[in-house]
Amino acid sequence: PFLENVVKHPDFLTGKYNTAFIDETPELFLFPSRKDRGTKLLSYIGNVTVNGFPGIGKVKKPIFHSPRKPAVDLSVPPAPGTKQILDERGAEGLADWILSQEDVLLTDTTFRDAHQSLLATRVRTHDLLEIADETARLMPDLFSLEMWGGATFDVSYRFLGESPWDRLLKLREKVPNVLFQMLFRGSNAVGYKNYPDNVIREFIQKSADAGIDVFRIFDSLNWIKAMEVAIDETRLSGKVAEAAICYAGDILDDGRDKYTVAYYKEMAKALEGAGAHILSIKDMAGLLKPEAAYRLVSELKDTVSLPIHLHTHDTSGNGIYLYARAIEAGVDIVDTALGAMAGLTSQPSASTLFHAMEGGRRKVRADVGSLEKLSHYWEDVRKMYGHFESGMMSPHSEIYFHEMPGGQYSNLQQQAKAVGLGERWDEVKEMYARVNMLFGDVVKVTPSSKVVGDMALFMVQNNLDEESVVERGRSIDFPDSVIEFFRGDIGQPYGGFPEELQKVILKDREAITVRPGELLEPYDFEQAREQLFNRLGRPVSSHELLAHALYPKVFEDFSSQHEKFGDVSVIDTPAFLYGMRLGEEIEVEIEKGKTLIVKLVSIGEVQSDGTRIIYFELNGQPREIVITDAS
Ligand code: 3PY
Ligand code: ZN
Repeated sequence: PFLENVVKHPDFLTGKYNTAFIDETPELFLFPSRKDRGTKLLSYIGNVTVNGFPGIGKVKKPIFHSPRKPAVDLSVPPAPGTKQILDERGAEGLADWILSQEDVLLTDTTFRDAHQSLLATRVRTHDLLEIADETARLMPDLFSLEMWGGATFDVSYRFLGESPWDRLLKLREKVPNVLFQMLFRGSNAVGYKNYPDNVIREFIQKSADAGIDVFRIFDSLNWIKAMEVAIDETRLSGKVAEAAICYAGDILDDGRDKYTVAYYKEMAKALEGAGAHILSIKDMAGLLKPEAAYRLVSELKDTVSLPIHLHTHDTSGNGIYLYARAIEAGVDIVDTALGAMAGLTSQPSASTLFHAMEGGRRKVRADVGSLEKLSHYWEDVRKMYGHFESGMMSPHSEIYFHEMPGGQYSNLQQQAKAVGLGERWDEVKEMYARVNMLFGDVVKVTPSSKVVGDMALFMVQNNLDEESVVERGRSIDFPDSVIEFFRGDIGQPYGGFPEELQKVILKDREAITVRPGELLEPYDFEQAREQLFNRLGRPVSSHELLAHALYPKVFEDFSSQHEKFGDVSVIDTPAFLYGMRLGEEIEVEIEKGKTLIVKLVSIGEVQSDGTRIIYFELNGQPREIVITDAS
């Protein structure tokens, strides 16, 4: 009752008191709910067993052996790394340290972009935590671990039923030595639209407090104005502002004069002026050809005095060669993934790059034996997520033509299938390139890439071409994302909008030319806290509040699922995705030292009301759960 009085007190609700302890010790606030944890877990498992997992459906559960894990002495603490350098010397000190290294440093993307690009971002916290202790000990030489941001935030809540904040806090505990890096979409944060400035600032502060060290900040139209708030707040938080240039076009193609070396140099200068500690070249689609990488890195090295961090996707198969050329030109850090999670739409392989550079002037800083050992684990884990593979089996040089970002390829393909255009996928890809030109050759990365993708699907579906869009456009209802883009809601593209098309698409709607954030009212966190308190009937952490500010509907759905099934992140991945086989027994560690033993005994026939009774044993005791059979 005391706690209840406290947490219902108006001062508490409106955040007058410091509520950081809710974020740090959420377990104090887990009030007993109607159903116990065991029953909730059985409900989840019973439900997946009967109805299947979204995106996988009802399939026979495959047999997976436990992922191989390297033998590492966990009683020895991880060696100090870049995290300690940042903590001791600050962001500028870290930048100086990077510049003084002769070797090339690595960022490992296995925990974020690699699975975002290969497995639709579906890798769960469970599988990351399982290998985190070993990762900290076997890769202490990394510049950073990219493990958050981009789509991981949304997908965790929406599809995995778990909190991305939990992922961050738990990984941080296990990896105290390597910088944690996140991908931040400028004024779109980790979402698809512009948010008020106070949401951007609050998000960065709370992420920094929870353990993010390096914020890779980009704008999907390379509009620097849209990156300034995030850069500023990152600096205020004492963390590393890594500002990104998104690479578009082809500097080797004389026929394309929009995104030239001069354009990139000017942008780099401006980002340095805006306060970047590190300059990132973000080649999100893998368009940067090897000679272009050499030229661009050389020119940028002469232009700014910041360390340069290069990101690419290996879709074309040229990733290693372009990194080698960038390394010759003096790039400081490159993004790679562990072998089993590398290649194709993911990043180039760290161990392959290591061998590629052997015997040369600059080496890759890593222990290649450790990389291989960690890769075995991922080889086994990847199989569990096989249903989310894109189906791309070989290098795809067509990327230079359609220019689709690594993370979008499989996504758009799924969307095309969903609207019945699966058979016309080649046409959709071609249309994607045509829409890009129709829109004035834009930078394509989340969320601008989604706009181009939506329009391409729309045009193929409605048999439209460039002429008919303009001629018949006045009577066409364009996709919402396309209207918002032409209204200026995600910012201003370099070179402006094609005017005639803009008129046709907007009809009588007004376009804006200012930064959308300037027009948005500050988000009222106090009011939202109160509303959420009333809806959820419990205190709300600032992490939950932020999740709600970014994704209200997704967060509410997540909360109801959580209420129904409890914390599903503790279930092993095969059971989480495929349920259980008859007679199978699994262990679920619901908290440290507390393990439930679950056995699936039998599944009853469908009853007249569409339900089935599932018979389990929970720690040897019979339990019955009623599940609605959705088939
Ligand atoms: C994202 O924004 O999620 C990306 O990975 C962009 O490349
Ligand atoms: Zn990427």
